[in-house]
Amino acid sequence: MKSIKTTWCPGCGNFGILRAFINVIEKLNKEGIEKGKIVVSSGIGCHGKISDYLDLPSFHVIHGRVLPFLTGLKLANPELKAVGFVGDGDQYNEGIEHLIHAAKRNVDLALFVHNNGVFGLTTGQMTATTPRGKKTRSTPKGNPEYPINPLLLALSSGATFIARGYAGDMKQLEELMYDAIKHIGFAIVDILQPCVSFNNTWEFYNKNVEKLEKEASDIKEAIDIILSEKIYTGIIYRIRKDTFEESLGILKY
Ligand SMILES: Cc1ncc(C[n+]2csc(CCOP(=O)(O)OP(=O)(O)O)c2C)c(N)n1
Ligand code: SF4
Ligand SMILES: [Mg+2]
Repeated sequence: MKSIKTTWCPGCGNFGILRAFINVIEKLNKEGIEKGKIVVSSGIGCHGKISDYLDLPSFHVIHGRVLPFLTGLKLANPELKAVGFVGDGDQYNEGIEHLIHAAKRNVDLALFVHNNGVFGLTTGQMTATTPRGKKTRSTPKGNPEYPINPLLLALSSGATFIARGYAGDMKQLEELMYDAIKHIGFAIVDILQPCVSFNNTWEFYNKNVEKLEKEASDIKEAIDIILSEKIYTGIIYRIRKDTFEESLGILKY
């Protein structure tokens, strides 16, 4: 395999996400799921370069459009494992409508969100998840808007696997990514990803991230965990429901 030079800033949280995923691919390969059966799509932004750093079939699509792309891919080739890598700006700003509809349909795919709270590639403007009051390139006096809660949105839209990971805990992230890919239905892992150049949250997350001890047993408990002031990582909620592919009668698991 040719070695490829990454262009991410040294210390970027994207490295932890890439490493964790490479370990997951190796694990899936050992279970007999060959590389050609795992298809990746990524959006536009620093996160989107991950497609270039993986030895897998991959599609670097236009801003915010990973989910419609993967939905089509699954309908055409339902036996493939569909994996999306998106940014917070990419998915929670430009592609927000697609999150709602793909979750509602319960398309069988795994979505990994590199949530760094900024538009990184375009040099640090606010996104939908930037905290209120935060000074960014586009909000020099502090962000006047309240951030959205992406996991609450995904849960209320119908996502059947809801998790939060941290780029600084690769071991846990690897487990979350593996479980998300194995889950049958729409799985989202919102990954807290420090951006050393425009939103350096390493210290804050190292202090404040807490592992969730037990996943929620019902949706009300899941909402409480998601709305908690504590920043929990782990699988928050999962449930098995018919997927889009099953509902259309093109696939039975
Ligand atoms: C439709 C469209 N709007 C805006 C842009 C410009 N643009 C390129 S990258 C980017 C920021 C991406 O931010 P995010 O998705 O959070 O990814 P990150 O760089 O932080 O990983 C923007 C706004 C674009 N390429 N296409
Ligand atoms: S700008 Fe931020 S997100 Fe982009 S590579 Fe650098 S540290 Fe990572
Ligand atoms: Mg971003």
